[in-house]
Amino acid sequence: MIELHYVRTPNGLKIAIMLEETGLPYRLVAYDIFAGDHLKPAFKRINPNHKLPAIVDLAPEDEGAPYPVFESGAILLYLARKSGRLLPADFRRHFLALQWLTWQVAGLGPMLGQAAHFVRYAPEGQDYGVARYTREARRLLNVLDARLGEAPYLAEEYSIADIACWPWVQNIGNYDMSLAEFPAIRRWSEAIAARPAVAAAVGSPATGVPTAYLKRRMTLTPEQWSNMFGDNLLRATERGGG
Ligand SMILES: N[C@@H](CCC(=O)N[C@@H](CS)C(=O)NCC(=O)O)C(=O)O
Repeated sequence: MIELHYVRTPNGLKIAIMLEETGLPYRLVAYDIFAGDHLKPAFKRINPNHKLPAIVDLAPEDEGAPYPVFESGAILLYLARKSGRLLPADFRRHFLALQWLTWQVAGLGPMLGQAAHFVRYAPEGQDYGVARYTREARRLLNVLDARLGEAPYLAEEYSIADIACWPWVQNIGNYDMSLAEFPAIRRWSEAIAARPAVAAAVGSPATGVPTAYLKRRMTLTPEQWSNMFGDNLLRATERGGG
């Protein structure tokens, strides 16, 4: 049994999809990050970085104590190893999957995440931040579109690299881009959306229903802002905090 510590954002949805794809049994622990659930001391023991998603494997392969894993890329690798699925064994495909997975967690996710911050949460009129991160997001989508123009999936076959990228391209409309501009991404995105496991994760009220975090424009209370971006989040990581 896997405990999935979850909020419905692109990073969370990756793991819900992976669990549905592999059929590993899981139970969901839902977090409200506006309310600061992720800043609580109990969660620090699961993820010292206080971010979601995270998992706890209650039956790890060494048969030892429950094993916590944080960082969505590491979680996908962990679940691929546990299930023996969705990380190609073939030498070239294996390293293609690792390259595109790393590209997503180090590039596409952070850049779209910063675009989301400036579009959604920053005071109106932060034109530099919006322009900087939406331009970089568009550049990365060009790279993704080019790759998917030459291969059906990022590592030739469907893998954790596709699962990592797919949720991030679903709401690019918030940044005034459209899949119509990226025909290879659109073809790939539709093929993945048609997979029963993806439909199950997206269609489930528990893991799939878009939350306030995905709206185009948000207004937070000072406490919510502090939990997400401010002193409350910072204090959780200080010595003795969180
Ligand atoms: N690199 C991390 C990113 C995790 C992340 O930024 N999670 C967001 C939700 S998608 C979060 O926990 N935000 C709460 C906060 O920053 O206060 C991963 O891939 O797991």
